[in-house]
Amino acid sequence: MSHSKSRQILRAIVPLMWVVLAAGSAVAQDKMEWFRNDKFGMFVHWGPYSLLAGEWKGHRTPAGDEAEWIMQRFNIPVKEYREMAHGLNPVKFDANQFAKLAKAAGMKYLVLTAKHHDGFAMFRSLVSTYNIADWTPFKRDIAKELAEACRREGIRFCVYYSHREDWDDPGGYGNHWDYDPAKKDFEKYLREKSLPQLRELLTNYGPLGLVWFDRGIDTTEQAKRFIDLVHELQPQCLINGRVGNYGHELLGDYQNMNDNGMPTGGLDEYWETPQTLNGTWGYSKFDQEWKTPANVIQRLVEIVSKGGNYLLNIGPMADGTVPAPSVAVLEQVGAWMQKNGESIYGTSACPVGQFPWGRCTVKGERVYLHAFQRPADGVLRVGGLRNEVRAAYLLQTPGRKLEVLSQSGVTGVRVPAQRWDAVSTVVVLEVKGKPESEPKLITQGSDSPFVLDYLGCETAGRAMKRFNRDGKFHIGRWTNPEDQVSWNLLVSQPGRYRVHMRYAAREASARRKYVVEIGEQRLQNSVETTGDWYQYKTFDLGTVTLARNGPLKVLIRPAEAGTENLMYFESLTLEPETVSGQLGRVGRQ
Ligand code: H79
Repeated sequence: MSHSKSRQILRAIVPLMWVVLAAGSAVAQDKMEWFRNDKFGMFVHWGPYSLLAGEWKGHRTPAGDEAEWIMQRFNIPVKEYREMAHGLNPVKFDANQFAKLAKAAGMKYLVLTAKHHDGFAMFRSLVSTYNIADWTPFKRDIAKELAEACRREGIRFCVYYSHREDWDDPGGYGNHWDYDPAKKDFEKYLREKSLPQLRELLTNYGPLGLVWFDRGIDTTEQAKRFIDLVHELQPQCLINGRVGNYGHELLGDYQNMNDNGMPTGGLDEYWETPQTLNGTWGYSKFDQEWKTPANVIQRLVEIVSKGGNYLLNIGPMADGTVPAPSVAVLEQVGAWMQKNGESIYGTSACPVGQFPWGRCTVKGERVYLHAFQRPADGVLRVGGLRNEVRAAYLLQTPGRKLEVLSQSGVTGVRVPAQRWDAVSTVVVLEVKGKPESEPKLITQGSDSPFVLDYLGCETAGRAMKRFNRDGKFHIGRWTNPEDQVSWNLLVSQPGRYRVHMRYAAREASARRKYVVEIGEQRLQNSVETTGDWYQYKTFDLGTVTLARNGPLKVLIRPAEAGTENLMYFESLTLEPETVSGQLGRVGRQ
C-alpha cells in the first residue's frame, strides 16, 4: 500500500476511533452515576449456614468468627454439609418484605449472596443441582423473587458471587479437609462452575446493578475472564474491586474497604465499605450485638463525608425472616433518612475535613454540617471554608435562619439549645459558589518530623488517593509530570532535615525518574523496585535545609512522561537532624 493511501485510511479511521473512545468513556462515566448518587445499599448474607446459625453438633463458632464460615471452621465434610442443606426451607420468605425494608431504610441497592464460599447457590442453576430450587423442599428461586421485588420498589438488584472460594466443588478454593489441594483442578472449576453460574446470573435476572466478588483470585488473567463476562453480557453492570488479585493493581469499577473498614480520610476513587449490623454476616443465634440506629446513621454520614458508599448487611434466618432487632434498627435509620436524605444522596465528600463535633457533605452550593455532638457553646465551627456563607438553617426548618459568625477564617453557626437532634443535627450552609477549602496547612511540633501522606495532600492531574487491600492508603495512577501530589507546610523549626520516602513499585516502574521539590530545593531520584505493589519500602533521599520559619510547599511528580504508574506512594518524612542550632534526634530510626 502506498504511503499516501495508508495516510488517507488513517485520516478516515482516526476520527472514528475518537468517536468510539469518547462513546466508551461516556458509558464508563455514566454507569457510575447511580453508584455516586445512591450511597446506601443492603447486603444480604443468606444460605445453608443460616440454618446452623453459628452452631455445629453442639459446638458454637467462637466469638469473632463469622457464622457463614462455619463449614470451614469445623471442617464439615461436604457430604454432611450437603445433607444439612437439604433442610433449608425458608417458608416465611417474602421478597417484597426484603425490598420494602431496604426502601424504608433509605437503601437504594440490594446485594444478595447468590453463592457464598460454601458453594450453595441461592438461585435456580442448571450448572449444579446444589441450589435452592433443586436441592431443597423450598423449590423456589430466591434470586428471581428478590430481583422482581426490588424492581417493583425501585431498588437496584445486585449479586454477590464467591468466584474463587468454593468449599463444595472439588476444584474450588478453600476446602482442604475433603480434597487434596495438590490434586485440585481450579481451571475446571472456573470453566465448569464459577464462570457458567455467573453467566446464569447475568442472563436470568434482568439488569444487575453490580456484581460483588470476594477474596480476589490468583491471577489477573483469571480476574479478566470474570470482568469480560460481565462486560459482554451487561456492559452497564458495575464490578467491585475484589474481582482481582489482591497482590496486584486493583481492578473493577470501584474499591472496597476491608470488611467493616472505615477509611481515615477521603479518597479520589470510587469506594464502598461492606459492614454488618452485628458481628457476623450470616445469621448467628449467639450474636445479639446490634448497632444502634444512631451508630448506623453516624457511620453512613462518616462514609459519605469521605466520598464512599455504605453497604450494610442483614443476615436473615433460615425460615426467611429478618431478625426483628435488625428490622427495628433499619426502620429507625429510614425515619432519619426520610427527613435528612437530601444531605446524603447525590452529595460528595467534604472538602474541609473532619470536625470534633461531626462531619460534612456537599452538593451544589450547599454544605451540610452533620453534628453528632453539641459543642458546649452550641456553635459549630468550620475552619478552612473559602466560600462566603449566604444563609444557614437547620435542614428541617429552612425558614428559620441561624446566626452565622465569622472570625479569623473560621465560620461558626450557632444552633439554639432546644433544636438539637439526638442523633445528628443537620445544618445547611448556603454558600457562594462551589464549596472549596483553603489550602491545608501542615504544622509541626517542637522537634517532630513532618509526615506527609495522603491525608494532608492535594492531588493534581491524574494522581489519585487510593486504597489497597492491605488496608493502606497511597497515591497511584500518576504517569506524567502534571500528575502531582503536594503539601503546604508551616515550618516553625528551621534546620537540617533528613528526607525519607516510602513507596511500593513493581519492576515495570523501576528506574523511572521523579522529582521532589521542597521549596526551592529539588531532589531527583529514580524509582527502585520493591518487589511488588503493596510491598512498601523506605528510601533515604538525603538531607535538605529548611532555612526559614513560614510556609513551604513540598511537591512530588514524575520527572518525565511515561505509561506506567510511577509508584504507590505512601509518605515522605522530613526528620529533623539539627534544628535551630540545637541537636535534634540524630540517628533515630
Ligand atoms: O461475606 C463476608 C465474609 O464471609 C467474607 N467477606 C464478607 C463480605 C470474607 N471472606 N473472607 N474474609 C471475609 C476474610 C476471612 C477471614 C478469616 Fe475467619 C479469618 C477466615 C478465617 C479466619 C473470620 C474469622 C471468618 C472465620 C473466622
